[in-house]
Amino acid sequence: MPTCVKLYEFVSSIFPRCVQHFSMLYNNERVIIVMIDFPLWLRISHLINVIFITLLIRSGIEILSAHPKLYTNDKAIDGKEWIKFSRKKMPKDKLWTSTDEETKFSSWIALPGRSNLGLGRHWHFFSIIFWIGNGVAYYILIFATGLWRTLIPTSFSFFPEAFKTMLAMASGHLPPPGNPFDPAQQLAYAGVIFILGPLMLLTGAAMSPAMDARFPWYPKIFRGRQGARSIHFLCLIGFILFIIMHISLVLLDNFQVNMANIIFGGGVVSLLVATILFLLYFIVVIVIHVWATEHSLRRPRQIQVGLDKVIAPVKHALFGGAISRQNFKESEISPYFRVNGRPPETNEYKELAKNNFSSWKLRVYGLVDKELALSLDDLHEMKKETQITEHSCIQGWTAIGKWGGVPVSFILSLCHPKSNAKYAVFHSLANGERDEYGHGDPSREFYEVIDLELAKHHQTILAYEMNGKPLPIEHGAPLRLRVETQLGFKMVKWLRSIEFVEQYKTIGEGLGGYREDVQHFGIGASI
Ligand SMILES: Nc1nc2c(c(=O)[nH]1)N[C@H]1C(S)=C(S)[C@@H](COP(=O)(O)O)O[C@H]1N2
Ligand SMILES: [Mo]
Repeated sequence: MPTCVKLYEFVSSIFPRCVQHFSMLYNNERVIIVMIDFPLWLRISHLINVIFITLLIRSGIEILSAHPKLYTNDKAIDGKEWIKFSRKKMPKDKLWTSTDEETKFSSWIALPGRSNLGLGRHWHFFSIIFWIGNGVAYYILIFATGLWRTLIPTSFSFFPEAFKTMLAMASGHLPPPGNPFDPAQQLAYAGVIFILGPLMLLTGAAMSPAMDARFPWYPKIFRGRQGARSIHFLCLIGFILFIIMHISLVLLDNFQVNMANIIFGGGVVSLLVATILFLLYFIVVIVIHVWATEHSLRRPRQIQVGLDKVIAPVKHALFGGAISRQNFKESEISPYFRVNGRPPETNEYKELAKNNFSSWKLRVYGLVDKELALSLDDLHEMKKETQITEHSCIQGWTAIGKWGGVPVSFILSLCHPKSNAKYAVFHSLANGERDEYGHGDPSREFYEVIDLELAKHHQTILAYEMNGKPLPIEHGAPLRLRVETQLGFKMVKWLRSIEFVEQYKTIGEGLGGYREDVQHFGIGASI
């Protein structure tokens, strides 16, 4: 007996009311008739889905605001985007950075709104965990109960029928009353559940720098991280259109029956009751959204730390062990590499830059057997690693560059971290900066922490060269960090020193870096 039939029999013995299906002869053909009472699990799963998909949509829009441009390839050149959600134009004659490209969306459409990438991402990743969990349970149950027959076309006549229904709908005729599974709707449901949803997940994963570094072939399926971003966006539009259509049909086609189905699993209710039920359903969802938005804007740290308790372990389990295997071709190097973070304007830095950093030294200290002070010449004489890799900024842009410098592992072999040293702290000569929306703190030093495991990866390097030339000022001269499985913000530019510590709770605000402390970015920059 096929497994699905066994499963079906098993589940219908537990939930006998779930689905009734029987077969009969119709025009000499055996057809299967499925009758449903919307079971309780389906109604609960539907509500959970509504909650998380709406959180995902709003937080996704927030993420888009950090780089409101979409491209068809990973060169991600300003002006070559196929769509743009901001009127800003970047100046031709002076240095602009990707922070200048950010826009802000209202809290009515974005979660939390007002240009808050860090928290938008927290909500997005928090929601995705529950959305996937709910989705998996849903898949298992629809197959176990036989409900899938209401969603997946089982005969060829289905497609012309769906087309007929769509034509009828287009000319203003509603589908036959009482059947939420006429071919056209069935096709839409199947498309959303089996194509759009999974495609969202696959393109979402293709935006993870750790995933792309470990499996460089993977994002190529979608024409790179930017292609994946664009498809992810188009799926979002697909979801929004589906939701509009779905709600319209619920309202227009047998509203009373639909509400009874959605809430009680079957039957008919009065128009008044149906209206109240509909409002209640939406009030539950709206209350959650209002709470999430308000709380994020008022107590951002609480949301950041609270949601990270759930997100960080999942991220770590999925991507923590990834080791970069990137090795792009020279011909793939991006013609233009964006800048994020402006060079320090301090006298200290200007002095250093004036004589080509000949008086600059990288200090290595903390929990080490041997402290170091290394000049640029010292670094040039050490073991050199060259790599062509893709940079993924948290805001959304990408660029491929060739980096040359000393592996951090080589520095470790010189300074010998003590056995209790767990993290390396990279301190910058630069401070943070405030953007036009008031985010950022120019009074704090820019620093980022990585753990020693990551520091030992062979593509974790201290780069003094970019694209075969000395590292330019705006990209971090004299020295910057490259960690290829992480988002760009971890790669501290204008390095001052490396400190080895056992824990980082006492550094800055204690969250593991300037951008985590100040901009609420998440722990573990692997996605
Ligand atoms: N000191 C310092 N380092 C920094 C930043 C910064 O603002 N200050 N920005 C980070 C971010 S968010 C990114 S994406 C990369 C950008 O590197 P690039 O300017 O060479 O493109 O640098 C990282 N290193
Ligand atoms: Mo970034």
